[in-house]
Amino acid sequence: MFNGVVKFKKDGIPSKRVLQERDANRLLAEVHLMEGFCSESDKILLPGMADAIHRDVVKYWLRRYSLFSRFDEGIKIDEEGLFSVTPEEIAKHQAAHCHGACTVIDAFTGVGGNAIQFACMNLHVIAIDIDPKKIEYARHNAEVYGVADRIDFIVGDFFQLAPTLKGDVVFLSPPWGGPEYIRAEKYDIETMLRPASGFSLFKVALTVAPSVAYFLPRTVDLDQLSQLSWVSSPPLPYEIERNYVRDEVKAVTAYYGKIASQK
Ligand code: MGP
Ligand code: SAH
Repeated sequence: MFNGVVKFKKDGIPSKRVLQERDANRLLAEVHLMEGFCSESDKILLPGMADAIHRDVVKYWLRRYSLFSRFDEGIKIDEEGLFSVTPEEIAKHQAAHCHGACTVIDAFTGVGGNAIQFACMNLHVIAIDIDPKKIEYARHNAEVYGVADRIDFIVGDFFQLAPTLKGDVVFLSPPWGGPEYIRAEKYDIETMLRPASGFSLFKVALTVAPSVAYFLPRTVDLDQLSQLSWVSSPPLPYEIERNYVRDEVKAVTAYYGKIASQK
């Protein structure tokens, strides 16, 4: 909870307004009120954020403690990090699913939501992101959780680095196209994933490790997830699960190879 001054820009001119977070709805209503007050492109600086964020992203900030339970201990996160980070409860569960692995390659690390939970499970993590700021924030956040020594951080493009990498599991949580991904009724991994098609990304991941975990939108085409198992011969065992936070489905994780439960 906070009672604070929220800074934003009106027509490019810095302005501020006192907001009271009595509850999440009230803050959202206040932000909504600003709509006539600050233009579509204006951003809002909220407590605990290093950078200002667009008002459509405020909903993710309101759930900041479900993203990082230690948010108030100095977690660093930017706008993309805020809407992309895997909620802590889900990241913990995914890490537990990969038990038995020694080295996990987190190909799209972001601000470290998954890398930190893998390291908390005592796995060695190779954490890659193309954006140097994400890696700076991920390293800092791993220090907050006391696990930075179990993670090797690399700034780079996963596709270019792949031939130099080897591990037991590759964890894939690529950009889905921003929060607007939800506008499409069904999420097509072939055409909607960035920076490459979901199939080609999966094939590259299999050159790095025999098991792959794929974090995808809850609207993903489940037939495509089963087709992925056929890129290998014999087909890979796989398992698909829905991921929930407080009874709300947030995403889907598909596990391929040894990490899939053999039911
Ligand atoms: P969401 O689907 O955008 O919102 O993000 P939500 O919580 O369903 O909003 P509501 O208003 O419908 O309730 C849900 C979760 O998906 C986020 O917390 C992230 O963990 C993950 N996520 C969302 N996006 C847009 C991305 C993305 O681009 N990449 C990755 N890797 N994860 C994302
Ligand atoms: N799982 C992460 C969120 C990942 S968001 C977490 O829990 O924090 C997706 C990330 O992929 C973004 O940070 C983006 O910078 C990164 N990215 C995009 N293209 C990439 C590429 N070619 N190689 C490596 N990282 C990439």
